[in-house]
Amino acid sequence: MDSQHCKMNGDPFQESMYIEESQNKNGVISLIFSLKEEVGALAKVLRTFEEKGINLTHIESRPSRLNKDEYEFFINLEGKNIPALDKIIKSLRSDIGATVHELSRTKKKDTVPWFPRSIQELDRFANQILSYGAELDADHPGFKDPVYRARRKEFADIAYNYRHGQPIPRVIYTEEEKKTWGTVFRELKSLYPTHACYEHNHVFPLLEKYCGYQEDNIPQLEDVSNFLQSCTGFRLRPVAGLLSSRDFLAGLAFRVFHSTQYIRHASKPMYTPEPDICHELLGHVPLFADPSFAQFSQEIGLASLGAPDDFIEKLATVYWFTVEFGLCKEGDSLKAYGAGLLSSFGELQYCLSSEPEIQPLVLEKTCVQKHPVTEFQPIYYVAESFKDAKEKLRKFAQTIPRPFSVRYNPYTQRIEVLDNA
Ligand code: HBI
Ligand code: NLE
Ligand code: FE
Repeated sequence: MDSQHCKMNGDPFQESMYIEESQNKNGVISLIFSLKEEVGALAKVLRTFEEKGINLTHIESRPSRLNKDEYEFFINLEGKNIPALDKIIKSLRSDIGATVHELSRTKKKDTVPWFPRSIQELDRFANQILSYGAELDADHPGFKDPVYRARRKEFADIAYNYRHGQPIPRVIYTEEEKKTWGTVFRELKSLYPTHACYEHNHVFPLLEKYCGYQEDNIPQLEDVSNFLQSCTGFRLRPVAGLLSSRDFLAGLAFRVFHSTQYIRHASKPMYTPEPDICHELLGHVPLFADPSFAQFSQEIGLASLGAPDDFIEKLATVYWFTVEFGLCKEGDSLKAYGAGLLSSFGELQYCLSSEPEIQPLVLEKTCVQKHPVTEFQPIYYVAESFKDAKEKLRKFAQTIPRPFSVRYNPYTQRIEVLDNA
């Protein structure tokens, strides 16, 4: 881009078109659903919208003409959190047996999806999570464990109430939780010297020295976040559950990593499909302390801002096969740098065995690779180095159909938008 032809929109007093558009471009969505006449049926449905932070702007009811014992409800809602809405519609249909008709989604084409422009705006994601705290799927190992579910809710509430700039609340972990951590820590630590990449092994002793990484202690997010800030400016913020790919990647643009604080269920220490504190602290944190890796991660985040949905999906897949499940070359051997590998002593052994397929990292191919999310990966991609991965990512990011480019100003902690028009 020619610098003489771009207009700087970084001035906080000059609200750019992208922010203004976001106030009204999200569109109104209209739905009709029907419910069997029953005390509390509507309240139950409304609660699900409330829990996902979706604002209803209009509601009307009428007796159903088709089914005498049913009522139909017509609602308008703000179409801001589409992934959560899709989930609600699905659960209305399957769990409540409601008939749902989507009348319209008036989302305008060719507008730029909203994205945070300042680090404080990440607070908006707190109520946009895809599943909250104690809501576990039926196949989760903690599904039938009321104590575990209650605990998950406590963690979710901490994250839900967290605001940028506050210290991350410290947690007193139970003996059982510490025991789970101890098992994971001990097993992984014995594998790292042979299986983890150089950068991970370089940082790990510093975490033991400065952040309380020990077999009998679960480190506190606040201490780890401060340590990371002193290394690369990366920081942690607690998150109540899974974020959409768009929101999760946007955090990385600000060098903010959304981190869970709960621990996996005691019955399955070797592997869990969900992120948990073991995954964040043992898998992600050591690499965010490495300058080159930190920059690579931030650039995935920057590439995601305001990108169209199909591109977000590709970036999320790139993230998956690098940050989450990446292998890298070290001389003649392969090592793991992906956090999902470095936090699972089952998969860490498996990924360097002869079982899985290994391919060189070619983003155009990697970005469309289908992959399972609840079992070991059948295929891994190998990066030459973080520098090489970053250069590939920059080229890839240039293919985003975006009428502007972005850069992060670390002094103001704001995204500056360079208009290409
Ligand atoms: N949300 N809280 C949270 N943690 C993650 O690790 C995470 C997420 N949302 C999406 C995601 N990871 C990735 O799988 C990609 O979609 C970016
Ligand atoms: N499978 C990983 C583990 O057991 O630690 C977590 C992966 C989260 C994406
Ligand atoms: Fe992860």
